Amino acid sequence: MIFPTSASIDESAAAVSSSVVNAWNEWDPLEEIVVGRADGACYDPAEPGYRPILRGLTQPGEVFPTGPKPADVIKRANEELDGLTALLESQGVVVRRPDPIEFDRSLSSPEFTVDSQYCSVCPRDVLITVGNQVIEATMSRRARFFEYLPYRSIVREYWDRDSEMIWTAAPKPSMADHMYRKEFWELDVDERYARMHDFEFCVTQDEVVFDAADITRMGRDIFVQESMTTNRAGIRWLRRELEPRGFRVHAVHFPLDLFPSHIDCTFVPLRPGLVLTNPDRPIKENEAEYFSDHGWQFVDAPEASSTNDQMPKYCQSSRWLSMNVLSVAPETVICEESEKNLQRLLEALGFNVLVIPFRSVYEFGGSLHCATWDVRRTGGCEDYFDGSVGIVDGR
Ligand code: ABU
Repeated sequence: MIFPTSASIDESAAAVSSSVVNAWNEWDPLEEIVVGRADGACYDPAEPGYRPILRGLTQPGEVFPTGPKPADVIKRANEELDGLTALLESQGVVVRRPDPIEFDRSLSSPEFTVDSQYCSVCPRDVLITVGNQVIEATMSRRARFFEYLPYRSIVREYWDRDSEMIWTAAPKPSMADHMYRKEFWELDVDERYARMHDFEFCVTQDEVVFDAADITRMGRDIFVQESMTTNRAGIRWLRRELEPRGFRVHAVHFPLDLFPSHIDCTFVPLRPGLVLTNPDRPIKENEAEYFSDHGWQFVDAPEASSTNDQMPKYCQSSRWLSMNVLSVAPETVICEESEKNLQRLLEALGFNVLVIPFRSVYEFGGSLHCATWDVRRTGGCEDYFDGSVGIVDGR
């Protein structure tokens, strides 16, 4: 197959071209994006769906902090988020920012209480644009239940301005105790390896659960990772929502990732026919075939600039934030400043690489892709997989 000349699917409802909300893949020329904000951020509270960890050297008895993050930590992250905003604007991209909310407020629902919420640094986890549709994810953690709120005024404005925009909020789960498998946190490494092909993590299958960052878009094909933050019911919901609109929704699995959460440090499409892959987390063999059968290539990300232990002490993400790049166009990618190996690889692959410091944002859960939500990219819906019937996830 020759990329990127595959035909648009003009016969499908998915071919609607919307004036304000329009993004069909991860690489088309970027026109408008939301960049997160660190104001009011709190440490991730422990809850049934989450156990925060400390990295690197710790003092005896040291525990993970709770409540609001210190002002200087927030200031440094905001400086980098503002730097990303300035870089994107210099590339002609319209940048929007979330509204501040009080994340230090506790939550109490009929089913749960949680002492504080989290932050609005990572819109990618909460929202996704699929063509002319914005989908608000269910979310998987109690502290993130209301994380759509900082973006609601922006979404509402898009809905007012664009009569073709579809605004969909996925069903909110109860986040009651039965939604979680508490025993997940107690398994030892051997047990995790023994069970890795079961793909059973800390959420049960009782309710529809997904974080938007477990989804990646490649035109008509949408790939969703089964993970700690997305269950099979969540993938079924996405399939039923999107397939009538002309999409193919595929479940994908990375068996060696024993704590999977969000696909964008594992499987990152860079342009038609090319995916940046994580050497520690290969995709399941039969799922890889869908790509190779259609002429796609995988290129492994090089070693990251730091080990997991060298990541910021309160960072809950792995060193593979290195590959959490943001595409501004099919030939232009933004990469974190210290990730020199990846920059070299991308340049060798023919990309124009823009570089920016972003490590102060890492402890808020993400890098450049996580900290953004692309709303509009030039271009329409293409079929990069030649009209295939797609992977059947078999689950
Ligand atoms: N939020 C993305 C984290 C993924 C990872 O730690 O690999």
